[in-house]
Amino acid sequence: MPAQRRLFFALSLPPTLQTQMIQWRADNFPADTGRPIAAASLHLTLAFLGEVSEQKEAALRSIAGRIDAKGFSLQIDDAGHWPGAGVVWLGTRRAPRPLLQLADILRSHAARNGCYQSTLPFHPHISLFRAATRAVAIPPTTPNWTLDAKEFGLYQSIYERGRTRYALLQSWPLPAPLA
Ligand code: 2AM
Repeated sequence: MPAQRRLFFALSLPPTLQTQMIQWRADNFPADTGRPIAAASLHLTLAFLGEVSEQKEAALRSIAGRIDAKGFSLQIDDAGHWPGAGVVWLGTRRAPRPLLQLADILRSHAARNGCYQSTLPFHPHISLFRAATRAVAIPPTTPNWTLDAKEFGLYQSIYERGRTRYALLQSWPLPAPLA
């Protein structure tokens, strides 16, 4: 059986923003809310690919390198809880069009390459807690952080010694739009 890796495309967050988010999480949620995601693992998924063969991975990397998308800014000004999925998340009230377009193109290429895509609409979010299945009080106000997306990456999800970590395999620039 050829090697398969669990992959996804995502936007990474600058370390300062990751630190601010985990501080906000610590200030606003009890420790038993769920399983907190480590600062360095906070990210915004664009397209989840699942278990991917080497051949498909190469095809998807090549496609990613040909995507002509521009950079954009995203306001992180929303938060919520999906009890079914057990996820507490940060997100945006107004997803910018270039973010939706980038996710859409990656998701459609993923589907065309046999990576199952959820039929749920894309809801851009940064998961803060997993396994949060009980009621969670979401703070009435969320800080308004700005995420300047200047690149997107292909990540591998690696489960080892009872923990999941994400390794960046490759990234592609999102150049600033022409003024
Ligand atoms: P989540 O944070 O909402 O769980 C790596 O697992 C990333 O891919 C996570 O950000 C996860 O989103 C996302 N993802 C989307 N669909 C997934 C699926 N079916 N299984 C695992 N992760 C998925």
